[in-house]
Amino acid sequence: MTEVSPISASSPATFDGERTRKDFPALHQEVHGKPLVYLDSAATSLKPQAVIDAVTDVYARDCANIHRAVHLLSQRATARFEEAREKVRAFVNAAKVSEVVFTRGTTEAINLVAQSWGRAYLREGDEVLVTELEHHSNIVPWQILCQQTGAKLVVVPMTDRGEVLREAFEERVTERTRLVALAHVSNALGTVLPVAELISLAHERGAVVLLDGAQAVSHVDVDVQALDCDFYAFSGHKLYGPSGIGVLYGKERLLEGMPPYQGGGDMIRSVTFEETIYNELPYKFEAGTPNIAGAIGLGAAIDYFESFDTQEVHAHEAAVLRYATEALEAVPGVRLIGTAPGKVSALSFLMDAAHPHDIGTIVDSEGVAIRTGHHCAQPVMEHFGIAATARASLGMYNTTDDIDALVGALRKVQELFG
Ligand code: 7TS
Repeated sequence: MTEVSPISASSPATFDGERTRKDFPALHQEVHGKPLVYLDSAATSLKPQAVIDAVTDVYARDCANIHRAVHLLSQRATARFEEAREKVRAFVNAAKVSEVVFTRGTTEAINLVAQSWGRAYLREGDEVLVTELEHHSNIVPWQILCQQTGAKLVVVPMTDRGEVLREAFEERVTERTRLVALAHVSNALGTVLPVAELISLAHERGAVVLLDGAQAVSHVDVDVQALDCDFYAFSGHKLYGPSGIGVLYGKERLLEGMPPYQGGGDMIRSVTFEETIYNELPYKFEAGTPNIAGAIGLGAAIDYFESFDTQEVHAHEAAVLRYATEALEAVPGVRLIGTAPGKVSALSFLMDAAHPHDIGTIVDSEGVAIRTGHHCAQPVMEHFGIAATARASLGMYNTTDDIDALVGALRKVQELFG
């Protein structure tokens, strides 16, 4: 059994990255005969034992469908599911629990807004604004919507450091802009966008703003009311929670005015062949049996994450990122892609000696897990005139030892290809 840090909701423990590693069983294994060094948390984070236990417990004890049966198991499962929703509400500081819609993940949350809000309110001549650094999940749903409605997709360019500047944004947000869809944090580059400023500019021009928070929630504090965003999307699996569960936060006023995204059970109040009355928020957007254990697991992930002082977690990651940036810059032949100030978590890089795919394969044989490829952000690659990068990305459990292991593995790449 792995030793697990005690969780106390009342007094956050002082954060210690090294000690936290004990809570993540997946870290304690060897790959290719080497201790695992996990540097791919932007793709998915590892799960602490508390989350694994919560999910197991749902299936072992409270295995029932929710919102329907009077029997005790169903009541317990329903209560735990709705408690998880309240945890999400508090985590992003939504005003109301009815503003928290469970989805499969960020991707489904964005598609929900595109197909429900977008199809109801967009017309030919309207514009949807995105930036050059978006993940495909925050591009393709808007392209589909534009094809369906005749609206136009407008792109705010980024700089060669991977920043989105206020001036470039301001030039492109006009009275035709109906919706602005922005990454809070770029997955390929780690850039944190100046979202508060951009939201206020968009609102001045009358546009609705969706933030793609997939890469943000585990690395920056999110307060949807302080940001004043209209929609906020994120995935449980990048926040130390299970996959297949995510969240769409939406302002009540907007959600109320949106038609359902999917039809089915749970999203209705009454059905006849003549007329269906939809359920209240948020159930109107939750057709069918949801990922019950996933939502409860996400609640456990939030409990786990918030058992620490999150400012300390962010500071720890920032220190490891600084260390990693300097260490990689010192490796001859390494070029960092994405050098915006104030980045979080991700370090994309190239090596003169080897293609990213080869880098990934060699470092994997040394036990180091990184991601290589276009990171579902092909326009970012196009900006830099490249097809792919190697990307190391951090979670709360990474330490400078992991970076030393990465640098050691990169030196092996150089020996083999240099
Ligand atoms: N938006 C951003 C900014 C992302 O980083 C991702 C996933 C998504 C949306 C989609 O999230 P999903 O949970 O719905 O799939 N990003 C990555 C990545 O960087 N490597 O693997 C997945």
